[in-house]
Amino acid sequence: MSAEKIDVLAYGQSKKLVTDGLSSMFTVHAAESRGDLDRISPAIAERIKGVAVNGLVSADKAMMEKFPKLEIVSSFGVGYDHVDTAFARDHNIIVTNTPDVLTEEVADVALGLLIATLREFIKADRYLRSGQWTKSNYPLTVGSLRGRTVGMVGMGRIGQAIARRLEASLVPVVYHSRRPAEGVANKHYPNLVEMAKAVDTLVVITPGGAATAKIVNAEVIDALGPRGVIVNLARGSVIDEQALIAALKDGKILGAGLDVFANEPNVPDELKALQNTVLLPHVGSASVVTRDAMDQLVVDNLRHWFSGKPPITPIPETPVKGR
Ligand code: 8YV
Repeated sequence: MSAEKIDVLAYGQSKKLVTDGLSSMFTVHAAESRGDLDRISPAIAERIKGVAVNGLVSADKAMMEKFPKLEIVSSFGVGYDHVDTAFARDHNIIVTNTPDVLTEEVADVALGLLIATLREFIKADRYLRSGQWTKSNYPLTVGSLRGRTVGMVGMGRIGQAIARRLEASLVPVVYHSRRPAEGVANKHYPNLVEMAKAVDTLVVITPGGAATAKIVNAEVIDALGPRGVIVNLARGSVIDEQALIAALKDGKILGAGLDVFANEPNVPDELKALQNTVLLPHVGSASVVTRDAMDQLVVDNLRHWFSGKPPITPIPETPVKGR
C-alpha cells in the first residue's frame, strides 16, 4: 500500500525543474498569480502543507492564511522581502531561501557592472556598432577602477565575495552594516554617511525590506562627491531612486550601475534617458546554471522537510522547532 502523497503548491511562474522535482514526491498544485491562488478550492487549500514560491509573487499574510495546514514556504532567491516572515514565525511556518548557490554568480555580476559603469562598456559598444570608431577613437573614460575605494553597503555572503574580487583587483574595501560582520577584517562604519564621505564608490548588497528602505538617501549620495559611483544588486527599495536620479542628472555623482529598481519591471524614463547609467533587468543570478541550482534548492528544502529531515536552508527568523 503506498502512502498518500502530500499536497504542495507551486506559486508564481512554474518552472519545469521545480514541478518535475516536486511531482515525484508530492501532489503539485500550481498557481501563477494571485488570481489563480484565489481560485484554489477550500478543500484543496486545506490539504496544502508546503509552498514553493518565487520572488514574482508574495507570500504575505493573506496568502499564507489560505492554507491552515501550511508547514513550510520554500522561497526562491536569497532575498525574501516578498515573504511575511513575522506571520510565518507566529504561525510556526518555516521559511527557506536559496543562499550560497548564487553567491559567486552575483558577485561576478557586481564587479562586471561596476567596471561596465566606470569604463562605459555599453556606450562604447554602441559607438562601435554605429560605425563611429571608423571616424575617431572612443573618448577616454573619466571613470576608472584605479584609485577608488569601495564602500560596501552590506557585508553578508555576497558582499564578502564581492570584496574578495575587489581586493584581488587592488581596490581597498570598507563596509557599512548595522553590526560588524563576523570574521571580516575590513573597516566597519556603523554610520553610512560617514562611510560615503570616506569613499567614492558604493556597492549595495544588503537585504531589502523595511529596515533598509531608502538608506541610500540624498545625504549619502551627496557625501560620495562628484567621483561618486553607485552599484546596486540588492533591492531597488534600498536607494531613494528619485534622489539618485536628481544626483545623476545634476552631475553630483559620476554614474550608477543598477540591476534592481524600486518598481520592477518598470524603470523610470528619467533613468533610461541618462547617459551615465548602466541598467540591467535584475539579472544578478540569472544564468542557467545558477538558476537551476536555486530551483533545485527550492525543491530540496521541501523534500527534506517532508522526509522528516530539517530543511537545508531555513532563514534565521523562522527557526525550525520540529513538527
Ligand atoms: C532573483 C534575487 O533574481 O536571490 C535574490 O534575492 O534577487 C535574485 O536572485 C530573484 O529572486 C528573482 O525573483
